[in-house]
Amino acid sequence: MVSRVGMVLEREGAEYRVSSDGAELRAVLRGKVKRDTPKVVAGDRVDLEPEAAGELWGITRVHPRRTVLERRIPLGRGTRPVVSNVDQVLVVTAARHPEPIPSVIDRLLVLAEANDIPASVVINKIDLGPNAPLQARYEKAGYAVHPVSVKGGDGIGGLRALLPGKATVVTGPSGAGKSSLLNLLAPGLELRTGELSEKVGRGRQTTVSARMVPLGEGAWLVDTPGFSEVGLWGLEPLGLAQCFPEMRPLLGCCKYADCRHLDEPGCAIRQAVQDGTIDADRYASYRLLLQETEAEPADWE
Ligand SMILES: Nc1nc2c(ncn2[C@@H]2O[C@H](COP(=O)(O)OP(=O)(O)OP(=O)(O)O)[C@@H](O)[C@H]2O)c(=O)[nH]1
Ligand SMILES: [Mg+2]
Ligand SMILES: [Zn+2]
Repeated sequence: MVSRVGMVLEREGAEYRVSSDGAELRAVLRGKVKRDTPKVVAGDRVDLEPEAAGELWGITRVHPRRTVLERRIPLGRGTRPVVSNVDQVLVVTAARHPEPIPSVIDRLLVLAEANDIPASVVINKIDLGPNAPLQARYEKAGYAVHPVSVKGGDGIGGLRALLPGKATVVTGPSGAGKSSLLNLLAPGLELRTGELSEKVGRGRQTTVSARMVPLGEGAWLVDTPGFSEVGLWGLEPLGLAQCFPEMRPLLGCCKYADCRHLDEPGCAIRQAVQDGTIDADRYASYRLLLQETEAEPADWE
């Protein structure tokens, strides 16, 4: 007997906040679901049954996940889900203040691509002046770019138009204006802004918990504080070029099938960089991230 269906908003220890028919319920895992790994995460659609006693509900089944944002665990131990059924990722950067670091943005875009989640770039703080080179960099790579000012309101209407009916992850480097943007899009959220967030050492254990924030009418913002800490290790090095949209059409054109596009002869990617069809700086990011996929932090978990 399935009493109702819901969507997991957030995990709180052994309990889950679940949205169901406009109500918010508290639930615990029951039966087979309890023994299963991977465990239930925010964004999961679940079947619920009333518990025999008290106000808790039991989660008896997880529906198949449309998409899942995973973090990878080194030493071939696989992946752990962070949030499921995400429809898109917005990578937010400032036009300036702080000065954008393209390799950081590239890394976040690769994470989205590696999880098969469509991504676009938001360039915030254009009230401080445009950043045409940054915009051109990502448009040339094939991304939709949205120049906005959370402060002045420019471009925000266009951003809102991307949200209906979707679950959207907002991510980006510190100081870009993510919390300011989330507060604007989801009034009542009241995230703190303007402070330097705690830097988390790459090798340290990071809790990556996600939360679904309702925007109404089937739109959700996904708050994943740890998304930018999600590691690339374990991403198949040969699959990295697949995560650069501008490289995808050329894959298979290199002389060697297992070309890593570094110094191999007859490399179509390096040729495209020389010809200027692929941005040299994006290619530099590719080389940097390739190293990251091949290195594994020793003391992670
Ligand atoms: N000039 C200008 N400043 C902005 C804009 N949006 C945000 N800011 C300011 O930029 C600073 C950082 O904004 P936050 O929203 O805290 O940035 P964040 O991306 O959440 O940063 P972390 O939480 O550290 O990751 C704050 O002082 C904001 O007031 C904007 O559109 N224009
Ligand atoms: Mg913030
Ligand atoms: Zn190649």
